[in-house]
Formats: sequence, C-alpha cells, structure tokens
Amino acid sequence: MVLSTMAEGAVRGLDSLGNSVSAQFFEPTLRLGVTGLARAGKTVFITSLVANLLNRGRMLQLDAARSGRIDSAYLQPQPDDTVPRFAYEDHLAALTGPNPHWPDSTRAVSELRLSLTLRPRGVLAGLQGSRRLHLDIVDYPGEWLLDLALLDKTYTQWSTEVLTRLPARQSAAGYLQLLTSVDAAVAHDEPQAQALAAAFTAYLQAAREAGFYDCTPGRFLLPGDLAGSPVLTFAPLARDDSAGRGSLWREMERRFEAYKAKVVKPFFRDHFTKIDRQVVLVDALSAIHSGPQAVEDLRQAMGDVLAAFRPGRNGFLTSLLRGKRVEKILFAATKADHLHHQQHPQMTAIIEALTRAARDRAQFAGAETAALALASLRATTEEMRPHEGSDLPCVRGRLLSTGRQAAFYPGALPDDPAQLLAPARQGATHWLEGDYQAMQFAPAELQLKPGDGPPHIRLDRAAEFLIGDRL
Ligand SMILES: Nc1nc2c(ncn2[C@@H]2O[C@H](COP(=O)(O)OP(=O)(O)OP(=O)(O)O)[C@@H](O)[C@H]2O)c(=O)[nH]1
Ligand SMILES: [Mg+2]
Repeated sequence: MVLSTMAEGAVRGLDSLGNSVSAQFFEPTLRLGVTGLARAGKTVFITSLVANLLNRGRMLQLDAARSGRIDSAYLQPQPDDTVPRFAYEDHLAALTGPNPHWPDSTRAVSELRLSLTLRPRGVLAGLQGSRRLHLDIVDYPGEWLLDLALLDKTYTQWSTEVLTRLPARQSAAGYLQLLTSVDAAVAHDEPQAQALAAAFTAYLQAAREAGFYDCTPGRFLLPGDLAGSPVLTFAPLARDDSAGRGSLWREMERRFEAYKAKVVKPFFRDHFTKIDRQVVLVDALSAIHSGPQAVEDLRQAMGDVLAAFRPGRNGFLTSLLRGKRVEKILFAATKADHLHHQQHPQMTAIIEALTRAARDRAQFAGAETAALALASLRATTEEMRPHEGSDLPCVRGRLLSTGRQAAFYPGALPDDPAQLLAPARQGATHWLEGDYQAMQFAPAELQLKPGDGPPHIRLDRAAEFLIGDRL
C-alpha cells in the first residue's frame, strides 16, 4: 500500500516534471552573452558569428563545423517576447550588401535564437538520431554592468562619491555651477529636477567622451525608452539634514532608489543571471591609440565590469544566482584586422594583461576564461612594404574617411605588455616609445562563395571556446 502510493507519486512527479524537463533535456538551450563598452564591436561580432554559423566554410577551427557534425543551422523566434530581436538581417545587409558600411550603434538589450541540428558524437553515434541545440545570443551594453556597484550604495554615499570627483573634472563645471544655486531642502520642483538631471547627464556624456569610465548611472547615457522618466531624472546632491518630506533632496533620494529597484535589478534578474557563456569584447587598439590614460581607464573599467562575474561580493546578485554561474568567459580584443598578423601575439598579450586581474577573479569563482585577438569582419589585407631598408608589416583597406585604398602601418606593439600598462598605471600622459596610429577602414566589398560566411580572424576559435563543448 505504502509502496504503491509512493511509486505512483514518483511517477506522477516525473510526469508533471516531464513536460518542462523534456524540452530542456532534449532540446537544450545555451545562452551566450555578448558585451563590451560602447563601440567595442558587439553588433559586428554577433552578426558575423551568426552568418558564419549559418555558412560554415570559414569555421575550420570550430571542430563541430570542420568535422561536419553540424547538420544544419537556422534562425528561430527567440524565447523572450519582451526583448527586442537582434536586427541580424539589417546588420548583415549593411556589412555585406552593395556599398558595405558599418551598422548603426545599438543602445539596448537585444536577442537572437540560432538553432543547430547536430549529429551525435562518440560511441553511440550510430544508434542515436540527431539532436538540437538552441543558441540564444544576448547583446547588452557593458556599461550596464557598472551599475551593479550602485546596489550597495545609498543615495548619500553615491552623491558624496560623485561630488568628490567632480571638482577635478573640467567637464563637470556646468553641473557644479548649477548646484551653487540649488537648495536641496526646498520643496521638490519638477523643472528644477529636470534641469539638474540634464546638466548631470551632459557631464556624464562629456566625461565618457573624455575617456572616463566611472559614468554611472549607466542608463543615463543609454536611456532607450526610459528617456525622460522619473527613474532617470535625478542627480547627486550634497546631503542636507534639514531636508524634510517633499523636499528636492528626498525626491532625488527616492528616484535613486527607484533606479536601483526598477532599472538595475531587473536587468540583472532578467538578463544577466540567465547567461551560461559570456564574451567580453574590448577595443584595446583604440585605447592604445588614444594614449596611456585611456589604457589605464580601460583596465579599471574592465575590472569593474567584471566584478559582476564575481558575485560573492554582492549580496543581491548572489541570492539571484543561487549557485548558478557563468561557465566560460572569453575576453576578446576586437578589430585585429588593423594589425598585420605578425603583431597578433603582442595584441593577445596585451588583452591578457589588461584583463589579468579580472580573469584571475573569474577563475577563482569557477569560470573558465581565455583571451584572444580577433576580427569579426576582416576589412583589410596584409602586405609588407619597404621602408628605410627594411620591410614594414602593413594592412591595406578602404579608408572610411575618403573611400580610397591605403596601406597602413599602425606602429610596433611591444612584446612585453608591461611597457604599455606600467606607464599607463603610473599616470603617463603620452607614450615614450612608439607612436600608435588609428585608422578607420570601411568594410570591404565581398564576393562570398556559396557555403562561406564573411571573412574574419579567429572568430572560429572564439566559437570553439565558447560553445564547442556543447556541439
Ligand atoms: N576593421 C574592423 N572594424 C570593426 C570590426 N568590428 C567593429 N569594427 C568597428 O567598430 C565599430 C563599432 O562596432 P559595433 O559592432 O557597432 O560596436 P558595438 O559594441 O555594437 O557598439 P554600440 O552598439 O555603439 O555599443 C564599427 O562601426 C567599426 O568601425 C572588425 O572586425 N574590423
Ligand atoms: Mg551595437
């Protein structure tokens, strides 16, 4: 009697589990997060990755593609109805159509589902049918990860920190000037709150353009459909203990808390905690071209961005994750086609060094990490050009500014990344050795063979690291 009830219960339990689990079990999904600071190359990366998984002729370093284990790949409706779809077709048309051009900047979360049909592998290969894997790719701004630190702060703490930084920054002069006329204890007045928020946002924008990374709240710079709403209409004010109910200070404090609860937490809950694999794209070359301060800022920003992957530090995130973690994180220096391949090892060493601290921490938290230099869409060809008795390794492409073809030598990256990172850390204002030049190339006109995706550098290696073990 007891036995049979138990057995029945067990069967029923399995049954009800069955519906949800079987879909999970037989058609597993893998969520790949793609992030990086503004202009790091997220959109081009996703577009080219998907195009190269649909047409796998250039994916020889992806074992499942080379061995023919991927039977087919196709786009499907994504599972999340409220997240905008990644505009794959538009971006691909921009990059590979006639008169190719780079896609527009994208400033919010978007998602795309690519489904793969796979042949079984191993000893049972002959006995099993094919299986499916859904790859859900999520594009989100790296700036949003910086907001995690706000969760641990009160409005008073945040304001104090920001207001301490501002006097040293020229771009903050306008906001500080406005503050001198503000009495935080007076009754809240919406036009005044809006003026303060606008001036503070203008400062954040200028600070970001000047290369500073500590530009939280992140959504002030990328407001999307929250633009103009109260959660984005606040600014730091010095604490005023005389400010009572209904005062400007109290309302600002309330909105700061609302930003944390209604903007920051939902992003982590709905997007971040579901990610299985993560790629963090870094435009290290642009930072090197801009000089030591930009490199140091990038290094610090990477540390802060990646703090999110060490959730032990943040109680909110730890409780959300409940032991789940990102399994693999790839740090990729993008736009490697600006360099001749002779310089790629140096580029890889730099990205390794730039993300070392963050990687050590992630490894400590159990994620497997790797670093490499890649180009999602190769816009150049290589050539050696004679110069003062030796040959310089150059790249050639169509210049974005004039549309003309030009060969270009970006300068020699040092073998030891410390030669760049040490002066950056010590506050140098320009590079003593070497001079690094920036060049913007337009995407090349392509004539793709059937079965080939767009040309890239090491995108297949990136894919092997990120998803190869599940194919
Ligand atoms: N040469 C070259 N340039 C690239 C490559 N990937 C990106 N770029 C350049 O970097 C710019 C930014 O790339 P996106 O993919 O739009 O970057 P993003 O991170 O999505 O940028 P936001 O949406 O503004 O945050 C492009 O407009 C190109 O100029 C690449 O593989 N090769
Ligand atoms: Mg983008």
